[in-house]
Amino acid sequence: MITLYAFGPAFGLPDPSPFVTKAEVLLKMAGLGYTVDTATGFKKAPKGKLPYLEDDGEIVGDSTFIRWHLEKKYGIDFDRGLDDEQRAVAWAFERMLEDHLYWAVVHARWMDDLNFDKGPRTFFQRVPAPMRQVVVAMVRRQIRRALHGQGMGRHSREEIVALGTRSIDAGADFLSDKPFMMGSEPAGVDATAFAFTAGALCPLFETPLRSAVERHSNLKRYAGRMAERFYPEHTEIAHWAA
Ligand SMILES: N[C@@H](CCC(=O)N[C@@H](CS)C(=O)NCC(=O)O)C(=O)O
Repeated sequence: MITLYAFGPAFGLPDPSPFVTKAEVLLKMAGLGYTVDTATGFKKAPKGKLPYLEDDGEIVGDSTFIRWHLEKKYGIDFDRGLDDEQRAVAWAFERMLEDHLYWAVVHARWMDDLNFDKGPRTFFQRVPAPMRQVVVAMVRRQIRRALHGQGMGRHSREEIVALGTRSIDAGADFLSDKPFMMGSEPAGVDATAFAFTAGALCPLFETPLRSAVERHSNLKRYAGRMAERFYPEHTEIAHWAA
């Protein structure tokens, strides 16, 4: 029995976290049965972050370790058919999106007041009203510190947008006219690439990163193609990708 611990659908996305979406797409690609727990949250998260997964009592934190767990335990190779060079490129793109573009997305959602009010602020609805403002300010401060520690937060907004846009352009150029990142069938990197493309396309957030994705019609079509295959019930992404 596999349980994926997630935030739950928000902003028209299957999950506000691209890492949760990545893990869910990998589970769908693997064809394994699973349930999603959106109630437990961070309380038991082994690394204080989501996603994590429980598989017959075994707890696995971090989307990449979730992938490796599924590959090892169920004999799956999400990159089957790829040679070593393609696997290396796929890994490099995954790292670019997760460890670089992610921070530009966090900056756009959490540091821009309008985006924050429409998006992340809603996460705190369940905090009792008298404490809410303090908790919101505290968490936002933690995110600002994380951005500073990682380094992205030390740049100006324009510089962050330039860096994020360069990564989006690189992804679009590499995708080119292929149906999926590595060719005619989805590979492991598509779980990440889809999560970030859909997240950037989310129309709730006013950000140049969304404009950067929208400038690439191949990326939009890709998001629609992935949504159709892995989230056929999720019409919003298909709509944004149209
Ligand atoms: N490397 C982790 C990253 C997961 C991650 O950053 N999750 C964020 C949401 S997008 C989180 O849970 N943040 C909560 C926190 O830092 O307190 C993975 O691949 O799973």
